[in-house]
Amino acid sequence: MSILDEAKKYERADCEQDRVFYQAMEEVLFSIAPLLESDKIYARHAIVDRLVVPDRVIKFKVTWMDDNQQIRVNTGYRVQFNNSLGPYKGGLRFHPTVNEGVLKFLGFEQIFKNSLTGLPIGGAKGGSDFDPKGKSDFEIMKFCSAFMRELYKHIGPRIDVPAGDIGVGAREIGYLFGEYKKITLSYEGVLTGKPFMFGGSLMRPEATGYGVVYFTQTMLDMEGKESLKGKICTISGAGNVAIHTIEKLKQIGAIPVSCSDSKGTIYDAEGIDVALLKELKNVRRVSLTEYLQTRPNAKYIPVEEYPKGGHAVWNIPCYAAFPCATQNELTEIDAQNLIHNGCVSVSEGANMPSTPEAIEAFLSHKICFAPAKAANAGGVAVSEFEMSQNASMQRWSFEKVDARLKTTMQEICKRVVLTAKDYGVEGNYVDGANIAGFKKVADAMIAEGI
Ligand code: NDP
Ligand code: 2IT
Repeated sequence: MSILDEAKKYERADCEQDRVFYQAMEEVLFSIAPLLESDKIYARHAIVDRLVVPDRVIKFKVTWMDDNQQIRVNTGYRVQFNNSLGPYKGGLRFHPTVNEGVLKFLGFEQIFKNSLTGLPIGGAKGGSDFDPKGKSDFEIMKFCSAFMRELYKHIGPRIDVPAGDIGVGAREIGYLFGEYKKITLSYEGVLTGKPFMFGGSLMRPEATGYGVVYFTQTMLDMEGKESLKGKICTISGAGNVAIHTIEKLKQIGAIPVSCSDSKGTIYDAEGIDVALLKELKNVRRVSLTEYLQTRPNAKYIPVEEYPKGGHAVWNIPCYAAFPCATQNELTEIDAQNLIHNGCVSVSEGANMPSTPEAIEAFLSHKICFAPAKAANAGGVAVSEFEMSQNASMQRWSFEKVDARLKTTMQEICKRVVLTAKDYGVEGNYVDGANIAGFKKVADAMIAEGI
């Protein structure tokens, strides 16, 4: 059976919810086709059939009471996808768009991302359709407690170690940890992204964004392109990943000029004010329109003012682009705009932010394209450093974590480049990442038996 038939087989089993999962799976299957052709061992061990089905999907009801004494019901999930390389590991997403299909896509991607880090972690993802927007601190706490009252049965420091993702940061991880500790009487590293005072790693909040920039620096260097210093960069999103990508870009002398949220885009030609952005998004939790109160020369472009199918942020001329918001946020139209405006490099901070058509456009125009599972692996890598610190009761310095993060991102980049070269697709970071990530997991699955 050709790889195309193989992919189609899974498409037939598809339903609307699974669309993003199928998208993620199709990309991996196409990338690994040369490996499957050249080495029949993977077919003999039915690796693809075994890898595209999660080990288990846990789905549960979360009942909690809001501040008006109204009982609310949400759905919680944990998709434990593959633990061939280590305990299940991956974030929790709280967002109204969360469903089983979204978490299967994220869990599937996480397997290969975690494999690429070279660290002993398997792939998982979880979350809920709970919408944290507009909720009081107390409501967030009650929801997190109720969520953990079910989740605790399925996780553990050697079993499955969740962390943050969209809508889940240090505050939520703190409440989840507090409930786990109460139920189990166990003070252990069962979650990562914890606040520093009770076992969190220094630099975990910064890790994903800083890692994306470290990866991009290495990629540009390996491709013989000019560095980011003094260059205009555009960034989408205004959450954890976007903020720390912007922060690191400023530290290295680049000029990050944009950020965005679900309502609109900020264009600040003088460079985004990171302290202000943190204040608006992490402390006051307000809309980006407020940015203009302090920075009146910046421009705010509401989403409804931009033509359908494209996004204002990708129409700003830049040297390097960093999509850091959510899946499929960068379309073919956006890719054409970036290419037309002279963009040289695109690095995915978010998970699968570029549509397949956008990726195709980047690759055919020889844009340096860093796919999410390689470029944003710094977050989960530092999560694993947090697991190591918790297990050994140690605390690493900021400098130590930063140095290890930088080395990890450089090594991932080199691994991806060499693998692409070995399989005759030099310069294609998508294929390089998918093949290198897959091979390690597949070899472990074979060695561990069925
Ligand atoms: P946050 O919740 O901190 O921020 C998410 C940002 O993306 C917000 O600005 C949000 O805007 C915006 N956003 C979310 N959904 C949409 C949407 N449907 N349309 C437009 N904008 C949207 O999340 P993170 O920064 O942690 O995560 C961002 C991305 O990075 C995700 O793809 C996540 O999976 C990925 N990632 C995160 C890691 C981490 O360590 N946190 C690690 C690796 C990847 P608004 O507030 O208006 O909704
Ligand atoms: O997508 C991701 O890699 C994350 N949300 C972080 C996962 C983790 O376990 O730190």
